[in-house]
Amino acid sequence: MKLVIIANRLPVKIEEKNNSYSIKRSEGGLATGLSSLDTSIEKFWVGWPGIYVDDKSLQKRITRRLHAMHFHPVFLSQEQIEKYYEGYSNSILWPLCHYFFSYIEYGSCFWEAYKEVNTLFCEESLPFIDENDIVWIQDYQLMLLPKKIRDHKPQANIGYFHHIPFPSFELFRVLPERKELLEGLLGADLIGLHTHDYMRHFISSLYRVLDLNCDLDEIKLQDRTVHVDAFPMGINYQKYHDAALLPAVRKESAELKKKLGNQTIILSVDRLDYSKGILNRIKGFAQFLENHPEYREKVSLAMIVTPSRDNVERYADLKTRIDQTIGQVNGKYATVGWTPIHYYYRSFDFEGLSAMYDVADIALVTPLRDGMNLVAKEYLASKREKPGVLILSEMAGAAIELTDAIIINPMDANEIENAILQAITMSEHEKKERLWRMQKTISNQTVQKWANDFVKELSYIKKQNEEIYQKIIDKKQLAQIKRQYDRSSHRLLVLDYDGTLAPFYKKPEEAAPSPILLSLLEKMAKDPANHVVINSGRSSEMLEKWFGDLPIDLSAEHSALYKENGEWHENFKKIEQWDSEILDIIQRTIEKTPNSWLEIKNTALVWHYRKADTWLANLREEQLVRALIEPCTRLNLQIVPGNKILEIKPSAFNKGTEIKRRMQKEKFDFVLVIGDDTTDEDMFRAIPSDGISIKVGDFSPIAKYRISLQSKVIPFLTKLIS
Ligand code: ADQ
Repeated sequence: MKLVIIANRLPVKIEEKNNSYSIKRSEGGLATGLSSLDTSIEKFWVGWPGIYVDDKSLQKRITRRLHAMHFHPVFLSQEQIEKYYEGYSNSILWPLCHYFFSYIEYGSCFWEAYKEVNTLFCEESLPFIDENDIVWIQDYQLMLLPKKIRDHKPQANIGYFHHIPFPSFELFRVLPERKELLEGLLGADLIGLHTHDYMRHFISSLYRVLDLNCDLDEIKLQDRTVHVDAFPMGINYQKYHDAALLPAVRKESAELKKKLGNQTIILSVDRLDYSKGILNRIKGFAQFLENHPEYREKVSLAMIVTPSRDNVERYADLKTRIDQTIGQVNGKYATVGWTPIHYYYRSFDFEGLSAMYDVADIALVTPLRDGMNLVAKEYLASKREKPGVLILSEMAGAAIELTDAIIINPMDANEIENAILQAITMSEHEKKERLWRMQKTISNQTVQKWANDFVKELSYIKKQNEEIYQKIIDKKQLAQIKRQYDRSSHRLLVLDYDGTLAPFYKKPEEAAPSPILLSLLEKMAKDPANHVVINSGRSSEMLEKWFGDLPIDLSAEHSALYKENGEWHENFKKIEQWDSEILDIIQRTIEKTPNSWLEIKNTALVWHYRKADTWLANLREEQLVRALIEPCTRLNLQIVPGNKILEIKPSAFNKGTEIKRRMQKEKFDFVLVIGDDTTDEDMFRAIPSDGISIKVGDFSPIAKYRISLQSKVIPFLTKLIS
């Protein structure tokens, strides 16, 4: 077994000099996290190597060298990078996920290029994915890839991690390609996000865009379950914690201190990006200097900005505005010996960055949106026992864990100003206490743990999905069931109707049996060895209307009434008058839930919400259950949730009651029950241990077998009786 990591970029730096190539590993956070995984798991990476190579023979040479490092390059053309990476990924998905909706730029063929490159990644990865491998796809550039791999390898164990925020549905819905993107992700078994807020947004997009059934953090697809979970990414804690002990870092930080004197240093570190809130930060700092002149010449802001995409107009504009704003602030407040803002527009090496973290008294991390933000964690780890205060934007994923930071709204310059003042005036004791608590959190939630947790959960889901697969009736199992069927001479065949023999319709009365089904039932009933029963929650009138002419038995309203040898009987008396309080509660719910309605049956009340908005219906269902608990308990009624319905019925009977009654009366040597709903589990429980219980649709731990789709039930029964 190996772990195949597929990411937009390989963790390598390739440099060309006079047609010869040097290849070096670049240790990003992800690579570090993976390095600590069980060393017996081989790791293999697939990704863009970061250079353009057109010459095929050169591509082959580079590929050979990368293979020796367990990397496989996906070579992309300049045009593909422009349209897939700079285009769809960074001009559409990035601004959208960071709530910069108006920054979206639709370019021609961006989407086509995104699809094309995702397909290319799939083709390039497939030869390296063996049966037992774990596949872990990284980030928003490859959202279509999970499904593409699943289409070729239905049994693969696939995970996906989204490193940036997942926006609220209201924003996500504006994407014309929203459906394809979500379907692409659902190819994975496990979808990881940094925080539970992103999880919530993702799940709400799933049921609004795809109308899927989500059971908390599980999405039940026809043939497997997809899990969604929060995995807050951490850092290599020990590396940053020990950095200040390195001779190079000590030397550099001593030099910095000499130059900066006794000033309080506020540090900020980010990539040039509009999501990082760089301008707001300068504004907040300037306001602090304006309103607190006593701190002028005593406090400086050191801003490290890594150059990024400044060939793109929006980024070049941002850079110009940052340059200008810093110029204005420095122009206004600087004195001969003091510069308010030290600005470094370049990348720092690890030692240089660690020295900055070491000397900084305060870290000012103010993104307007950020998936996680690792700088905040790196700063805290680097401080060791030295007091350091973190001011952190509530819009960064990290704010969920780092609650001992001074949390601010980055849009509010007053909050930034006040936070700086609070940080400067905070007692040493409080600074150390807060720092210690946050260090405890991040030293536990490291990048190593993040990778471990993800891979462990993915493997666990694989096992669970395998169990689901195992129950699916394949050819071998069908032959086995058929052998048992053929050998028997007195059979009880109990079939649920909606969702089992017929698909669901928005209007329940439209679900009339098809001629194929009617003829199948007739054939089944013709065999004198067979006793066929349709066991449904439907009313006796409806069942009689649809099946009254067939020589089969019926069981209506969850066994309250049954028809045997052509005659209807009551297991339970018709309820003539329902409790008015219960009717009132349901009526109020209907008024507040458009497209929901009440069905009054002989022995049950059913609130139907198939046509209502899913979110609203779920909310109303919860409220309804809460309101009904008291009167239903008092009246000995049961509240039974079903497929887009909530049923209120006496607790004296369920779908298993009719089966038990039958089996007490007669001895059968073959019992088969099929159903799709949770209420059908009472039938599964009622049959003897050698009986055959089949769940249609998603997994049931109680049923012995599974048929994944309703449409496969009639073909199954046809083969069984043939
Ligand atoms: P990024 O947007 O890259 O990552 P972040 O998490 O802050 O953002 O990581 C930045 C990294 O770059 C840090 O390790 C930092 O030390 C380094 N860095 C920044 N500026 C630097 C400079 N001038 N010199 C040297 N190093 C510098 C995406 C998401 C984040 C999410 C991560 C991880 O956008 O929200 O936290 O992935 O999932």
